Amino acid sequence: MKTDILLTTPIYERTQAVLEKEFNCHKLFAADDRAGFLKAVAPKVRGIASFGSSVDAALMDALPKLEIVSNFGVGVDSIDLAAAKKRGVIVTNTPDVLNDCVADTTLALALNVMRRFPQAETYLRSGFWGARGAYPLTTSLGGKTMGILGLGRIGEAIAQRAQAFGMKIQYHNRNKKDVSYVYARDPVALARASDVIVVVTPGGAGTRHIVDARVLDALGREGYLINISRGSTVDEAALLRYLQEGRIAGAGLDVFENEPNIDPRFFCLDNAVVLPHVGSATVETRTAMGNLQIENLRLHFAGKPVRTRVV
Ligand code: 8YV
Repeated sequence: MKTDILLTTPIYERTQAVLEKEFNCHKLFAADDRAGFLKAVAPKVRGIASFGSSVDAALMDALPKLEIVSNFGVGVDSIDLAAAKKRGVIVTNTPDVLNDCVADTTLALALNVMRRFPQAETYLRSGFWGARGAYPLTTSLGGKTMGILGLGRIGEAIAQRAQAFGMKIQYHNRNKKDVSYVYARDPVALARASDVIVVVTPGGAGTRHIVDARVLDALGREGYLINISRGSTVDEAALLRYLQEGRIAGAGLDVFENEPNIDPRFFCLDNAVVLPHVGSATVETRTAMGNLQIENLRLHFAGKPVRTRVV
């Protein structure tokens, strides 16, 4: 007999196809009457497969048989971990398999915002090269300092790449780590010491607006901000003001406060490179993330310990 699980949103199609083969999947996202749907499936649902969507205490309360929430993604800021812990519900995520991909995206953002490659391509496509001459000079990465805010496993993969580009590394974490990179005591000190800061912290209440006007001031007119973490980590109103007024040099952003309907002021900024949350979005990485999400569900329902437990 197949186990009943709830899908809160559509998942990567290859992953969802496997889930639908192995489990009785109830699609909450397709239900017109959410409360009625939950009431009908509540007696059987033992697991949730989520994809960055909200899993709050009310949803857990509506599912008294719930044993596990298996998230597709490393970030679990959309899941109420305290509520899960209180109810004895296991939460899993998909760490490590996306480190390289997200680190690649980070360096691409740094290259694009500092070297202005997207703008240079638009220049060429507009016919300006022949008409106006060479594209204006830009800024090198080599020799600059990259400040990593949140040096975890993804941060390490970013640091390795940045060093290969000739950059120096500093970092800030709540606790100093046993690494050779220079430690900055707080985000302001990190920004002051860096030409580029990269936000890699987890999202959630603890890191909300960790990059605020004070950090942007410390970064300064020549400094660049890269955010591949969560939109919530940056005070977006302040960031927009600083970009519009040229009080920082530029920003490379993969995440926003209100995804996917981001603040339209970002569309008109020439000093921002903006991506639609594609940090881990390759076939290879998404397949690996999906496989880990599935494996955690399989293991749990086979009575075995899961592989990547968060709580
Ligand atoms: C996913 C991510 O795109 O892993 C994460 O936390 O941000 C991305 O890899 C995201 O989980 C989808 O919501």
